[in-house]
Formats: sequence, structure tokens, C-alpha cells
Amino acid sequence: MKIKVINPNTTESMTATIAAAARAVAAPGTEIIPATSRCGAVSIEGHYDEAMSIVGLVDAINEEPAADAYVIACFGDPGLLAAREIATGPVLGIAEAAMHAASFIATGFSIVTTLERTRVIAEHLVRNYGMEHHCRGVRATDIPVLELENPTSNCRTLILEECERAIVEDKAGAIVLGCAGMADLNSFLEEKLGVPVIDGVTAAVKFAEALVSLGLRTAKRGDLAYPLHKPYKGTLSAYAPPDRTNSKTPLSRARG
Ligand code: 5HY
Repeated sequence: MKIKVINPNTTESMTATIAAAARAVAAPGTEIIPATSRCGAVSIEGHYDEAMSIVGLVDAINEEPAADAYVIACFGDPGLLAAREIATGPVLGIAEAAMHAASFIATGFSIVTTLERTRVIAEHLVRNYGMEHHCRGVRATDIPVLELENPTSNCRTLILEECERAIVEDKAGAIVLGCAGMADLNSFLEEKLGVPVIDGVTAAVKFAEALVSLGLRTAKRGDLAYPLHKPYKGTLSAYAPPDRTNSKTPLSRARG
């Protein structure tokens, strides 16, 4: 199977970190196809960056090669439902995947993310995904996202210290890493902390494999049906949803 792992920011080095983490856990029959958005912010650090990242995400989903499933490798899960409208295969956001994984192995988890101003985005996702019962806290290290790409930074120490506070103060049984750029920190943190540390990139890849192996695709009736055909004007005119009146979504179930 093919799983396209999309970095909706435009920083290739972060895509490389994400792809390495995805490939490290992918099953032998899974091909990871990394994709970096070609338009938008170099890092996604707020509501505006997220909103503007969705066009690049849509392009990455629509361009060849097609995939059996898609992962949105950004902790805000930007454009997740829009992506599910246009995709046939499963689409997973790393935040949703990480929270569900954490809820299976601990009665309470805390999220450790980057800038303070993006904490509220993670808090909104906790509520949207019905995770209030499991999430013990959302903490920010106030690290700019691209600082995670700086090998001389003290990010590891700052993230470790915030994780330690989450374990003591929140009584967190597990930690969810709140940025795709932290995908290479799992082993380091788990060794130091002695609790499960969940990165959403790897969680999403394994959940995607499971869904595809079960022959499950995104529901194409109701709100996740393909977008309604209509004209779009101006800069986005090329994004007008096509007329799919006569097209049928294949209902064949994937083998495997
Ligand atoms: C991410 N931003 O995973 C988020 C993290 C954040 O460019 N990739 C980004 O802080 O929202």
C-alpha cells in the first residue's frame, strides 16, 4: 500500500524528519510517499498560517502519485475535513491519531507543543475529538517550530523539562508530542521520562495501515461526500470541484 505523508508547511528539512519517522515504523508492504506543500508558510504557528496551508495540502493530495491513505503531518490537523471530502482513502491528522493512541495506553495524557499561542489550537482539537476525559493538560515550550530544525538549539532540554512537569503536575501517564517536527524525539524522551511518548506521525501511519488493510475508505455520503460542483472565481478558480455526477466511488474493499 501507499501512504502519502504531507507536510503542510514548506520546509523540506522538516519533511525529511517526518518521512524518516514514518519509514522507521512502516510495515514491509507500505510505501511512504513524503510530500511538502509548495505554497504557504515555512512553519505553521497559528490560525492564519493554518488557514493558508490548506491550498498546498489540497495540491499535495490531488497530485500524482495517488495513495491509499493520507497523513496530514501538522499538529493542528489543518484542513482535515476538507481533505476527507476530496480523498477516497482514509485521511488522518497527526493530532487526532496521537490522542487516540495515547487514550489506548494511559488513563491520562498531556500534550507538549511549541509556541504558547498555538496551545489553544491543540485545546480546541482535544474538545473537537472528544478527548477532554483523557487529556490532562496542553503545555507549550514556546519554541518556534523551525527552532526544532536547529541542531545547536536547546529544544530537547526544553521539551524534556516540560514533559517532566506534565508527568508531575498533570499526573500524565503518557506524553503526546505537539509538533510534527518533534517526530525524531520519541526514543530520547521515552528513555529519559520512563513513560510512553507518542508522536502523531508514526501513530497516524500505523492507523492508516490498519484502516487500509481493513478495506476502509472515507465515507462518501453526507458531509464527507465529494465537494459540490460549482464555479470558483478569482485566485482559486482552478480549485472548483469537478462535476462527478456520473462517477461512482469504487466500493471494492482493499485486500490485505
Ligand atoms: C506542526 N506547525 O506540526 C505544527 C506545530 C504547531 O509547521 N508543523 C508546523 O506548533 O502547530
